[in-house]
Amino acid sequence: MSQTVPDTTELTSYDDIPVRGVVPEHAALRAWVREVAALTKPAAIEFCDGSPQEWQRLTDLLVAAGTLIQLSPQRKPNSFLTRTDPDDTARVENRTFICAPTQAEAGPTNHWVDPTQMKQTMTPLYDGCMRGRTMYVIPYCMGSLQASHPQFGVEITDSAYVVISMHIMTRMGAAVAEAMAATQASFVRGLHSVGVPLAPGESDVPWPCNPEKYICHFPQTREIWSYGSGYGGNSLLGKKCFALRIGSVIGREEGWMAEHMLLLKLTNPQGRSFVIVGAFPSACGKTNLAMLQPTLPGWKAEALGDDIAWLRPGPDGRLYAVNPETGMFGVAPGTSDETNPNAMAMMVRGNSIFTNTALTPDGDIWWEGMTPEQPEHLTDWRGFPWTPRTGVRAAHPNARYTMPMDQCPVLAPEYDLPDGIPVDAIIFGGRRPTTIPLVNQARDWTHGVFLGATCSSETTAAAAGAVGVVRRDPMAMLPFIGYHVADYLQHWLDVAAATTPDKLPAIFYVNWFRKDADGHFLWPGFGDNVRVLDWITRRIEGRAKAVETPIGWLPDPDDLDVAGLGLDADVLDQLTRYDPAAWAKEIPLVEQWFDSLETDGKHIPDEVRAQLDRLRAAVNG
Ligand code: GTP
Ligand code: SPV
Ligand code: MN
Repeated sequence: MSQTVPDTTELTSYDDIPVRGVVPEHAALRAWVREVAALTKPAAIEFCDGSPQEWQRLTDLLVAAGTLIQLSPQRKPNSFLTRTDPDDTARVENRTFICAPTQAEAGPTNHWVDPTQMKQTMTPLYDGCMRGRTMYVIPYCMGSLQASHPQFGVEITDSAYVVISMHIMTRMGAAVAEAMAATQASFVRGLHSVGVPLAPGESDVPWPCNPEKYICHFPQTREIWSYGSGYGGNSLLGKKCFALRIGSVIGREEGWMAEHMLLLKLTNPQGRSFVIVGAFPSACGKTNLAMLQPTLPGWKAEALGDDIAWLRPGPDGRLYAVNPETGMFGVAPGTSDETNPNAMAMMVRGNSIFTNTALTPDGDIWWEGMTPEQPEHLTDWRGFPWTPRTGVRAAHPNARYTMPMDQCPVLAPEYDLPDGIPVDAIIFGGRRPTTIPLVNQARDWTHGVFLGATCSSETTAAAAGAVGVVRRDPMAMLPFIGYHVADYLQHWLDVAAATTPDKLPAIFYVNWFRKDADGHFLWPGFGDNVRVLDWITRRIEGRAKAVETPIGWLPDPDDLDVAGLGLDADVLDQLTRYDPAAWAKEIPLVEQWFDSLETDGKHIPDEVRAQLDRLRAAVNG
């Protein structure tokens, strides 16, 4: 049982810092909170309970502080807009570190600093960093509290925006604290500060953040130290930091996989359902596919998750998927009634946070691509007056909505199953204007792992840095693998070995982003992606025709349902063709990529290398 602590606590061990809320009866948590408070020196400590009253109080506080703007209650009830500092609008990959004991464990795809050294660097930054602010303690659980192995985390943060975002994105608060206390459960420790202490009487800015940023992971001790950013994946520590970077390390130790994947249940006109998970890099279409509105008659798509899947071999030898989150932190630009009507319907229900979108004069939000016509007058994401003639974007390209999953009009009933749902297909994808066909089926699991390992995509605004540059992004996990990438590829093979081979999901590689010479997308995408999923599910059933090529099984163009699209035969051919000349250019790039991963005496698994040899022989043959 927990105890209620009055506004000013009798717990002198917190050095007379006023405490609000219920202090969980969890010895290790209490000790850690005490230690962090002694270091960061907040003005108050608040144990979060996740209640509607807490949401109300914190949103009121953030509105008063100018961090949130309340949107029109008629148009977007209980919803808010926030504008970040213009230098804090995306994940910062070059400031993200995996502080494993040795560089060899972090591998060539991660920034590494020795854990002791990183803590020596960061401890002085944290010293007094919460002065004048409230320190919030958020107990949360990634995945269901009823899961066989509930995954607990606690985030300590000085950002109330983080607290209300965690309300939407995770299972958090009193029930989690009680469950943790009941077993004195171990938990991932996440410490987050925006890094802007306030002197007595000093006034705050709407979006405090320190120009110096660190997003640090200590996988061995299950710790996250984040400093300087208030934005999304940098500050909501349950998401990329825990569920992917630390999660991938836990999963490797325990025999499961933490993946950057959407989860979708698709039912065909005959009534058979398939569960499909898909790994696409950031801002490459996961949220959109998770909620797609099929354009083929008789098909039904239901969402299970839009960003992260934990995959575990089940007792029946199948692979089970769980979405550890409870909300969507989705890319706003491009979202419209045409492209993603379900997301639009979700936000009308309210209870959402919009970050870096534009504001309409009547208290609603807008972004590029929402409507065919641009509004005459807006306030842009930086707070300046905007008209179509202003010449800049009204919304930031990485503007996002934060919305509760259970508001999704097409939520699959299995979404909350404590131990997940068995998976039928895995798809990989990315933005490639050329070379990669619309869809390609792997010959088997090992070939699928090879396809995943070679995944590549043009970079997007989801991470700070150049946009539109092709980079390799294995399994869409490049910024999220918490250990050596060669070991990660081996883990994909090892997990499969722990399941029943003929029950493994089939693997496919898709590309919605082929372009013509003028830079226009060749494939309509969005709801029409069901046409590709139709082929995929018929392949699983053994009902679709395919052509075997060196890169895998490509659809027989006659067997892809493109009725009503008005696609030229030539375009369809471009989309579904194996192009030997393009692949002859691709192979050396894949080879270089693989070579670059072989550091620290580690090697790409032989079986995966053999796939490259086979491809090279076939293409050159
Ligand atoms: P993260 O949340 O960053 O991991 O991104 P995501 O993979 O969930 O990407 P999302 O679905 O939010 O899509 C990102 C952008 O791609 C949006 O602007 C979409 O409009 C656009 N997009 C999504 N699906 C398609 C598609 O099928 N075709 C085209 N052309 N664009 C798409
Ligand atoms: C991504 O970048 O893949 C996201 C957004 O899903 S963030 O949560 O900021 O990582
Ligand atoms: Mn993502």
